[in-house]
Amino acid sequence: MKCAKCKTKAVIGLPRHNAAFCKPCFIGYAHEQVARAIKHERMFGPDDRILVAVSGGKDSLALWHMLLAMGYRADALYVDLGIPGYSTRSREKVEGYHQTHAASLGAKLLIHQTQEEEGAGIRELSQLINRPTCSTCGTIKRYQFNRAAVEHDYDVMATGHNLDDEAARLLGNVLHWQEEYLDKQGPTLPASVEGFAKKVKPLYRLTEREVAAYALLNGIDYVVEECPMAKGSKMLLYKEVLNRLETESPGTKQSFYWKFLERQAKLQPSGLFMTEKDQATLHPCPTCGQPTTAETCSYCKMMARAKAAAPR
Ligand code: Q46
Ligand code: ZN
Repeated sequence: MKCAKCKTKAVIGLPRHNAAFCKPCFIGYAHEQVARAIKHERMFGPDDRILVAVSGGKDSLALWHMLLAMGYRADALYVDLGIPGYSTRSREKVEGYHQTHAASLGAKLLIHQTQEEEGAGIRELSQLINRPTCSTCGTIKRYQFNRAAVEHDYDVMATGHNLDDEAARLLGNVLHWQEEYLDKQGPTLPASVEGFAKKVKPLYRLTEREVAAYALLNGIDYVVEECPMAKGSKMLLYKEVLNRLETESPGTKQSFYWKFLERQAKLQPSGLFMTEKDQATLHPCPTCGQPTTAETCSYCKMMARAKAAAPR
């Protein structure tokens, strides 16, 4: 197998492009895909300050690495969920990457500790309020990332969602015809109102396998295990199904998601992701000050329930 660009020995084949690349050309290809995503979706500019949501996994660390390699001003936030074993190992990877690489480029690492801020780890909290762990986790992460981005004046928040993640999410939304979610699914979620950070997904043009190869070729040490709470999740099932289709016909994931984006761009040229009614009813949460359409924001409501249910 020879590299499609320079004809030296290839290290990775990309069936969906019917091509193979050597290490430097593959890294160049990955950066080019991310640069295209940033430009096409108007994610951010060279002077913007970016906050990357890192988990210790390959996607978010690879994203942080790429943005720094491409010369962007990117700091990161890690939310320590307090899951015994897994959180310790993933935090070590994030701190390790920061110490050995990001810090020397002037990048900062912010850490949020669920145990300290919310008073308990994610599992105990979920048990207290009788809610699935992943839904509690989602509320906390969304809230804390947005809060950190707004309070520390970042222009945009970036997550490591790749093409597989987005295609699996799209499949789930289509299977259940979740129109509200379909309307909001995209690589850029604009900062529609004061208090909500702009959110972007610069890896949406790269598959999970390509991101893993990028991490490996750049010597990024990431946590390989999945969060133990992800076991049996529908997302993993959707990914498996899409991988089967991809093996049979390379390029399926890409055309499924990218064509959806093309259609969406035609339907929503303004990129408005929040209805006018929602925007009109937004006001600061009386407890924490973050914008919400409900009386109290969902995070504060959840924390009040946890407090009421906690043993005294
Ligand atoms: S981290 Fe959180 Fe995921 Fe773990 S608890 Fe569930 S939602 S599975 S992306
Ligand atoms: Zn609140």
